[in-house]
Amino acid sequence: MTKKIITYGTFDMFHIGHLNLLKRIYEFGDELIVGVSTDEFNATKGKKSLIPFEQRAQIVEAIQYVSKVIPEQSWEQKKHDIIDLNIDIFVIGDDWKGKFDHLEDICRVIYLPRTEGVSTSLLKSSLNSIRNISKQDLINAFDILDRLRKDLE
Ligand code: C2G
Repeated sequence: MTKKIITYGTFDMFHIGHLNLLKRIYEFGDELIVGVSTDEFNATKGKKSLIPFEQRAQIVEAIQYVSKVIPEQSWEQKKHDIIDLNIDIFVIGDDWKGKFDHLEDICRVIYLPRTEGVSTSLLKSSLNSIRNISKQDLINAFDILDRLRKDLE
C-alpha cells in the first residue's frame, strides 16, 4: 500500500538542509509530493526568493526522493491537497512546530529537526558581504597577491 507524504517550502538556493529534510521525509513513506512556494505566495510570507519559482520547482523535482512538485499558492491549500492527493503524512521542519497541528484531523503530522548551521538567509548574507567589498579593497588585495607571486618566483 503506497504511503504518500507531502511537505511544503520555498527551497530557495537549494542547500544541504533542504536535501537532508527531503531525504528524511522520504523514510516515512514511498511517494513524496512537495509544494514549492510560488514567488507570489512568498511575497505573502514576507520572503523574496533569489531563485525564481520555475527554477526552484525544477531543482526540487530533480531530487531522487521527490515524486511530484505542485505550486504552493496559499496557506489554505494544504487541507485540499491532503484530501485530493490522498496524503497519509504531512512532514515539515520543526521551525514550524505546532503551526500545522490542525491537519491532524486528516493526516499524521510530523515535525523534523532542522539542519543546524545552514539556511538560505545565511547564504544570502554571505553573498551580500562579498558584494559589499569595495573596489579599492579588491585592488589592494590583488596587489598583495601579485607581490606575493613575484616574491615566490
Ligand atoms: N529546513 C531544514 N533545515 C534548514 C533549512 C530549512 O530542515 N537548515 C527545512 C524547513 O524546516 C522546511 C524546508 O526545509 O521544512 C523548506 O524550508 P524553506 O524553504 O525555508 O521553507 P519555508 O519558507 O519554511 O516555507 O507552508 C509552509 C511554508 O511554505 C514553508
